[in-house]
Amino acid sequence: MNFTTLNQFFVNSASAAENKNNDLEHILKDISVACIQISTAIDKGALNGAMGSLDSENIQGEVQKALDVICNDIFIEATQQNSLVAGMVSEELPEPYLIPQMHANNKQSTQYLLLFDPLDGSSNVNVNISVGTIFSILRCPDDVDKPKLEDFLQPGTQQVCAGYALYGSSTMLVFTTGEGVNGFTLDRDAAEFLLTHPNLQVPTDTNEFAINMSNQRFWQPPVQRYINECLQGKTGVRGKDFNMRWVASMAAEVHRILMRGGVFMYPNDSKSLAQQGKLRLMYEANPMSFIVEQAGGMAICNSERILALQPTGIHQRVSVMMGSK
Ligand code: P6P
Repeated sequence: MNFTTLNQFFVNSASAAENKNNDLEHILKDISVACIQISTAIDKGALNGAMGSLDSENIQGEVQKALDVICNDIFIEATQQNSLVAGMVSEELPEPYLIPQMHANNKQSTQYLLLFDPLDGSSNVNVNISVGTIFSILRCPDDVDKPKLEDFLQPGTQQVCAGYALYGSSTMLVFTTGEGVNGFTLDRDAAEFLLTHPNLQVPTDTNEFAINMSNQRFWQPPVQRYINECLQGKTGVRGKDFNMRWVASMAAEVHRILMRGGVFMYPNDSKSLAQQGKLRLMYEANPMSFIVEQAGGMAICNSERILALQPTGIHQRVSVMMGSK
């Protein structure tokens, strides 16, 4: 079969749209290179000796894996040289990363902000279960070439692009620029991402839910009721049986939902009320919400649309429920 390459996909989309955004495509190409490098690093598993933990913690208070830091550096190195990104936020860095002067943008083209989780679900690497990279692209405010923290605090509706790489049985890159969701599979021999899943749509109905059941006693009553109804299956008000999945990798959960429907839930619970949830708004919930909505699904934080939330911090956590409408 002849598949469309990522570069050809951009050329084809150009012929379709007048207001082609070369800059965004340039950044996406750099991201695709970073994801191939991360995929290669992970693929070696224990052979590359980077499976251990460092004696450092990230801003989230999570023990950093050597691979977390390696993948963070890969992502920054691959995306800072195009002089289109003015600053970055990473799960692995406490403060925003400003692009070094040598890569600074001399022309006055639109500048972008890049937010990412370089290795989401990294604790899965040691047990050979899927992990991902999640990214979000915002516009940098006009006339700002050294973005401050507040310049990143834009609602998810301001995203111009969002996507993830999934390092699973195959490596895939899935992204949206606001005109639908397209999935590409890595041909490792050619080092090319090929269009295998054009115009992904979330099935509107489903019989599958994803939640970490070990937190059940901490959930708020509406979540307790919802999951209990799913567990009652045919014998309860839902009148049908449900299936459950939990991979502990948001990219894998969202990808499964794009492919066959489902609901992914990480509600805030009494165990971590102070944090208002586990997942991070800026580089997990917002990019995944953009993708799920572009694919015809929904994404809410309690009863609010995630994309409409006004961020208060670059590492802010939120309650997340997303998937089939
Ligand atoms: P738990 C990975 O650490 C992550 O941020 C998401 O990718 C994943 O959905 C969730 O946390 C898993 O959390 O509490 O089940 O380990």
